[in-house]
Amino acid sequence: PVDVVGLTDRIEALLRRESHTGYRVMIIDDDVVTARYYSTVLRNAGMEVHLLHDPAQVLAAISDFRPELILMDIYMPVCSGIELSKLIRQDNSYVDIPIVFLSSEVDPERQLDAVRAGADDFIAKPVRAEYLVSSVVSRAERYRTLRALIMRDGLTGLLNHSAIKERLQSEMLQAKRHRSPLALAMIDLDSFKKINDSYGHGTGDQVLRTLARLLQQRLRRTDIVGRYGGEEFAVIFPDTSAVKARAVLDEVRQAFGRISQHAENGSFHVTFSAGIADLGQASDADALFEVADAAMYVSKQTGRNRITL
Ligand code: GH3
Ligand code: MG
Ligand code: MG
Ligand code: MG
Repeated sequence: PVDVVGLTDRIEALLRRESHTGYRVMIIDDDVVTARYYSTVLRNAGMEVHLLHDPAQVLAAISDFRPELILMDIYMPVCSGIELSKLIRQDNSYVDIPIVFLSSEVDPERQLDAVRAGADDFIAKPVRAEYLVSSVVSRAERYRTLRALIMRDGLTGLLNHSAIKERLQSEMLQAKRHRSPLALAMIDLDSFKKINDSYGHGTGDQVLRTLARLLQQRLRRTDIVGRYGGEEFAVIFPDTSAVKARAVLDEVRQAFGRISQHAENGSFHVTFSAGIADLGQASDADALFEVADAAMYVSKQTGRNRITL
């Protein structure tokens, strides 16, 4: 029995300091009471917690919740934590999520099995709240920092190619599960070679940054923007029909076309062409990118500076 309310001053200080971090932590434990206790401790420390009692749901739950750390029990009736950990590690996009075992296991051999299965740490039960919070915060923080570096494009700060692909996969699964709409846009700058040739590559880069910022400012916080390639961008519109996505993106298109871009040897305007695909048009992320790309190509062929659905 651990006292949740009677936190020491030190814990409280720690909790206060970390209260804005909001790390997403998934707890997998068949024991509901224990899981609730850990969850209370972490929520009080300002974290978002997702409790999972059924290991069979784990991959779908990870894809939905995108945890920044997984706390898991070793002994569960359906599937052991060690097996579960191996299963999670098989998915390339989950190889680096910190996994911490919480267990009363004292046998060093079994502890070693856990580490071999891909666990990052082993915390013995009963665990002190202060220790739990510290362990979770330090690992989740490092994970978030590294992820941000790995997933972001250096020039624009947007999600990079592999990150946007990964996000599309998980957003498509989620949309299908919740029977909600989803649209994908592919954007390609018009006659960009000429911009580089006339005004220099540095000015071209500046244009890319301008579009990246405009997309982030004009779209909703829930829309996901990535730099798909050199001068190609992709936008995922969760919970949005293709028709609505086109309307929203068309306002961005018009606003972008009005921006006066500046270079040392003059001012100019740039436009983009885009294609929109709807969730129903493809069964996986790669195929949906192709549909949006084909629509974008139609925009190019029919005169540029337009959006094709
Ligand atoms: P289109 O309207 O048909 O798209 O014509 P385009 O000239 O834009 O043709 P395309 O999309 O094939 O060419 C892309 C050009 O974008 C080629 C390359 O010089 C430029 N580009 C790609 N990545 C970057 C980048 O990171 N910075 C700059 N400045 N230019 C880039
Ligand atoms: Mg158990
Ligand atoms: Mg291109
Ligand atoms: Mg282009």
